[in-house]
Amino acid sequence: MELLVAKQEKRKCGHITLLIGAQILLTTLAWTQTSSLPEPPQVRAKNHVVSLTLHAVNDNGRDAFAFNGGTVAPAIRASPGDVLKITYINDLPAKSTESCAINPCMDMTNLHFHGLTVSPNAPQDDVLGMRAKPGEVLHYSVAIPRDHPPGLFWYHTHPHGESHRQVLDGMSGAIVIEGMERYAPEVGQLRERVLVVRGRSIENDPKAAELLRHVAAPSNGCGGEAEPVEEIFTVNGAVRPRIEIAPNERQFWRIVNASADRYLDLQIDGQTFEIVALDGMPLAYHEPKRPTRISNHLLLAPAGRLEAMVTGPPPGARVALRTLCVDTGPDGDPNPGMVLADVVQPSSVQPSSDRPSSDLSREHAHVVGAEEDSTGLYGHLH
Ligand SMILES: [Cu+2]
Repeated sequence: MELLVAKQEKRKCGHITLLIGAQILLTTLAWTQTSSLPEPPQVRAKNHVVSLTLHAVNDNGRDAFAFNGGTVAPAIRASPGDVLKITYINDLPAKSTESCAINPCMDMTNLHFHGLTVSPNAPQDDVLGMRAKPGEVLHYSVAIPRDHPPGLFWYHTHPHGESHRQVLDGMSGAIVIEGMERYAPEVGQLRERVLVVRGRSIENDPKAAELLRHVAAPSNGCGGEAEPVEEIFTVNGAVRPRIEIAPNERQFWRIVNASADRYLDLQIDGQTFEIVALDGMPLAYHEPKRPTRISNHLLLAPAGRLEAMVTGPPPGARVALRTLCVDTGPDGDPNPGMVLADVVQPSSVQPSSDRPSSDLSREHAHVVGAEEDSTGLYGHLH
């Protein structure tokens, strides 16, 4: 009997410790929790020409695209028959402080238009002959064929020996070829979101442990991988932003896996993807009678794209867009499950952008509470 009491006392104590721990965790988590999904600037065609100037820069130790005074890569929107005219200026420092597959990094750069059916010859999608050293400029003129399928594509740098580092740093952006509504009419009526999912190295980040906790990722891989987790995912450059969607609202999400080398196994808790296109190819292109396919999760390899209609979860549901664990085996890179974004009701329905900190506490009490039942913190966010 005494033993039982002691046990209960101990449990109570543990509970209090846990609560205090929760408070500390909450304080450290609050810093990124408030960001809503950033929307990159969009560049559209004028008279069938999409014209823009991009700079390669080093921004606080990370290589980045600079555009219009910011360091957010624009989403390029074009229609079949348009021409992309891009002036690409290499403003990277002559001496890199980063580490590359082939060291030292030369800070060469160029552009690749991933997935577009365009010419591989200069001044189009030529990643072998077109390269700019620091201080040099490249002039791209990429003709999108008139019969090009609509869908999501992406651009990223592709200099030999340096592209992994540059892409991991975030040198990528979305390309949308318009016209998906010809294959799936409903998407023309829906709010569209372009989600560029990038990897972010946490190898030398002093906040690595905190970031892993924030995205609810384990510090080791989910399978037989030997190494610690070295990367998390960002969505449009943000760590675990909020994506707003009203209950039962339908939206059209266009998601690119712009990580340098990580898999996504995408899932929206309790919801399905109504897939419209994969890797820039509308499903109806080959099967007009079956324009969509429903799936509750989808494996998206590096560079892969998913375009799907999604439906807002019921009121009060605590839902995340997450990637599930992908076991890459003993020689593979750790590719654990983690939260990419919180899927929330719009602030007009449920104030979330100015959500008071007490609400935040409640939200994360769930995260911590899950640890208590020892079924694993990481898979149980709600
Ligand atoms: Cu590529």
